[in-house]
Amino acid sequence: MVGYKFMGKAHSHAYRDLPFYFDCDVEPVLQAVVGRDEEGVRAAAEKMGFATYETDWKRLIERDDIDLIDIVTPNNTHAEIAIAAAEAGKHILCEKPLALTLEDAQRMYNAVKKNNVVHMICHNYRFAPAIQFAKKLIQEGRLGKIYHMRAQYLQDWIMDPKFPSVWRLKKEVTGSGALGDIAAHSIDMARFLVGEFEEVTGMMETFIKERPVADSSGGLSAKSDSTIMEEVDVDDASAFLVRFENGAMGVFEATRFAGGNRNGNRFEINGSKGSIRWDMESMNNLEVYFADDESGIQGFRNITCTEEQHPFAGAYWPAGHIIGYEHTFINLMTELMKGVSERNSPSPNFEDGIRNQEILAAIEKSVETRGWVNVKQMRL
Ligand code: 4PW
Repeated sequence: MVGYKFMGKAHSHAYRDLPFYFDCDVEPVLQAVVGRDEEGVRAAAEKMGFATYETDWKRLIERDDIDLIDIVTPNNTHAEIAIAAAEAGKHILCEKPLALTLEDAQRMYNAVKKNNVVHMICHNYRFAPAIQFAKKLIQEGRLGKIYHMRAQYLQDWIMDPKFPSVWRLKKEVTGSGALGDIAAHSIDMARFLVGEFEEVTGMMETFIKERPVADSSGGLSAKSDSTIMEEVDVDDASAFLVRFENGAMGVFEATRFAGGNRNGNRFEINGSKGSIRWDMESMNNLEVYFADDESGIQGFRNITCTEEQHPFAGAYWPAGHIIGYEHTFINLMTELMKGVSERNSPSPNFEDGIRNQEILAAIEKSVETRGWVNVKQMRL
């Protein structure tokens, strides 16, 4: 694994717990973790249970005891590491968004295809059992023809103007702000549940134009005493409209300025026969409405997705004993292990990463041109 902070913790925990709940033909072995700061990476290796550590990711590429490389570093490093890993025949799991630009994402995809390695991108939220169950309902036609998806990804961790200029706020490191960091998850959810995007039109805003320089690269709870200010060159908030290829309409909002919403990743989908609603902060629940319910008792019902019929849920606890955020990563990595043993790349993979990146690029172009942008025209 390259990197060991927030996502490093989520990923290594998932690899460790996966064999406890799931029987896979291949099992993850935490062989080496990489970080530039030797003291930090040594401590991380010990805490997370890696056998060894390295201070240069290139060493991982050279080592023949490494079969899979997991990239949990900031976005500007994904392309170089993934391409080198693919060239060395290593399977890859990469954090989202795939790259800073569509061009880099395409180079990464070309490399994994050429070298025939298994690849996935870490859109973990679609692995909540409630989401997998929602997909099943939609595929079975239980919602009928889909008309609407309205999705919001609402956070508030940078509302304080004194919050420092951490890496997630620097274009050259992260690519974009709320758009690539959190709208990318809603885009993945929409592609998974509703279908491909045809065209988009969007708007982006940066409310706080400069911030104190960060003491370190910084996480979601960083602090800084610096009085030196730095320009913020990514979006604090983005919103966009979508026309899906199947005719559905989408209304999307992603912001880090929705006070009181810590990780409000939620959506509603309406079809001709029914509707569903989901909110990450109560991720086990799927609200479902069926139009053919008897009149008088119609309305949204709340299904707690912990039964055996709910994908992945049966592997954990008896019905009603809920699971949490970290389990979406375990579920995703179970698919990754299956992919490695069967030599295929489960979705979401680098192809999904490119489709996602095309949509992100189309939204940015529409903001620039103040109009609608056809997503396929972005394809390289
Ligand atoms: O991927 C996202 C992160 O970059 C996460 O799902 C949530 O928002 C938590 O941290 C950020």
